[in-house]
Amino acid sequence: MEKLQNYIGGTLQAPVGNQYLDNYEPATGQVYSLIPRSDADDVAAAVAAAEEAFPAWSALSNAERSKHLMAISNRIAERLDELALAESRDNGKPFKLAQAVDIPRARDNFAFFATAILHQEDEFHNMGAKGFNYTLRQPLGSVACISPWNLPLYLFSWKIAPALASGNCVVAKPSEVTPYTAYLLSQICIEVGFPAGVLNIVHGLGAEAGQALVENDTVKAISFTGGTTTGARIASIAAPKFKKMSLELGGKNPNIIFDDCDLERAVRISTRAAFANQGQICLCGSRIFIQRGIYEQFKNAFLERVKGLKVGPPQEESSRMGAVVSQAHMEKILSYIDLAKEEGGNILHGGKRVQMEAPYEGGYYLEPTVIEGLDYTCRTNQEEIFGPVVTLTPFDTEEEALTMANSTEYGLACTIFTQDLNKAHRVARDIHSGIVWINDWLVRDLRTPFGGVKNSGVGREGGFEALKFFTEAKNVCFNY
Ligand code: TXE
Repeated sequence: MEKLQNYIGGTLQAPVGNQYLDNYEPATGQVYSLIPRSDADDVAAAVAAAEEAFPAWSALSNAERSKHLMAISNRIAERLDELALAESRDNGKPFKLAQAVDIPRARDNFAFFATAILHQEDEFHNMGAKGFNYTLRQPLGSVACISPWNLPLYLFSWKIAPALASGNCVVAKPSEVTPYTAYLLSQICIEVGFPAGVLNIVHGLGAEAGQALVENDTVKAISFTGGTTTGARIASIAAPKFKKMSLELGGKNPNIIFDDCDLERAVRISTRAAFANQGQICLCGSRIFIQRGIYEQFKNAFLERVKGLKVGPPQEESSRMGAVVSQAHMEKILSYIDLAKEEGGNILHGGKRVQMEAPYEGGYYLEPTVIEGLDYTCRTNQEEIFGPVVTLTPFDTEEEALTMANSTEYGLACTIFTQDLNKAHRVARDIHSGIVWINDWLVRDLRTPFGGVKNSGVGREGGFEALKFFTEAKNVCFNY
C-alpha cells in the first residue's frame, strides 16, 4: 500500500518513528494509503529546516519570491485533473466540484499572493519639518499552518501562499483525514525546484504532530482553520508564548429570506449554500429563516430542488453530492439528526444514510436533510453540525430575523435575500458576522477580508490582511 511521506528540507522522508496511520477513501470506506504518524522529532526537524532556509528566502526580492510561487501555481494548473481526482478520492467530494472549485482555487491562491507582493506599498507618515516615519513589514521567521479536511488543498494553500510570499518559512500540517493533495504539493515543490526548507509538510495527528508544532518555541505564528474546540486549545498553548494567531473556526450561518426576494434565485442559491460539499463548508447556510408570507412557497420549491440532488459515488458525473469525510463524522451528523427529532423537529426530506451498491457499499453517504418545526434556540439550531442538514424557521419581522440569526455563539457568515436595498444594508450592518452576502453565496474575491466574530475565530485572512498577519510592523522614526 502506498505510504505518504513528510516533506522536510526539500526531500521526502519517512517519519522518524516509522509509524503510520490508515488513510480511508470515504466513497468506499476502505483504507487506500498510509500516512506518516509524525511526532515532535519530525516537527523539530521541519522547524530546523525552516530556520536554516529563512535567511536566504527572506533576503530574496519580492519579484524573486513571486517567481518561485508562480512556478508552483503553474504546476498545479498542469496537474489539475490529477489533483482533483486525488482530492475527490481522499475527501469524498464530487470530482466535478474538486475540478471546478478546489484545485483551481489552490492554483489561484499561489498566483494571487505571488502577484500581490509585486504591488505592495509600505506606509509612510510625514511629520513635516520634524521628520518622518516609515513602516517596515518584516517576515516573522518560521510559521505554522494547520488546516482541516473539508477543503484540503484549497485551505492549505490559502495559508501557505501568503506566509511564503511575505518571506517566512513554513511548517505546514494538513488534516490527517485528507493528507493526499498536500503530499502531491510536496512532489510539485520538488518538481519545480522550490528552495529546500522554505516549505515543510509534516503529516500526522492533531494531538501529536499538530500540538508539537503549536508548542514549538521557535515557531512565531500559527494560522489555523478547524473546529472551535481545537482553536481554543491551540490558543491556550500559544497565547502564553505570545505567538501571533489567526484562528478560522466554526460557523452556524443564517440565511435570511425576506418576502420581497427573487424567490427562484433564493431557492437555487440556498440549496447550494446548504448542501455544497455535503454541507461541510464553514460558510454553509445551515439555518434558513423565511419570512412567514412566503414560508410555504419557499419550502415547497426548496424541497423540490433538494429532491433533485443526486447522492452518488464522487467520481460519477451525475453525482451532486458525494460521501461525507469519515465514518466518525457520518455518525456525528446522524446523531444530530436524532437529536433534531428528539427536540421535536419534523424531517421534511432525508435524514438517513444512503446505501450504495458494491464497490461503494461501505461508503459514508447521507441524504440531504431538511428539518422544520424547531425553536431557534434548540441545540440543533445552535451547534455546528457540518453536514448536509438544514433547518427551516419562519419569522415575521426584520427585528425577529436578526434576533434569531444573531442567537448562536458563532458569527462567521450570513446570507440575505431581499430586493429592498435599504433593508439589505441595514441587516448587513446589524448582523453579527465577519462576512455577508446579499442575494448570493460564496462569491469570493481574494482581496477581501475573510474571518469571523465571536466563537468563529480571531483575525482575518485574505488579501493584504494575510500579508500583514505574516509580517511584523516596525516603525522607523527619523528626525531631521
Ligand atoms: O477538526 P480539528 P476535525 C469543525 C466541524 C467538525 C469539527 C471537528 O464541526 O465536525 O470541527 O473536525 C489539527 N493542536 N470543523 O476534528 O480537530 C488537525 O490535525 C494542533 C470546522 O477534523 O479542529 C487538523 O489538521 N493541531 C472547520 C486541524 O487541526 C490540532 C473545518 C483541524 O482539526 C490539534 C473542519 C491540536 N491539539 C472542521 N488538534 C472549518 N471552520 O472550516 C487537531 N489539530
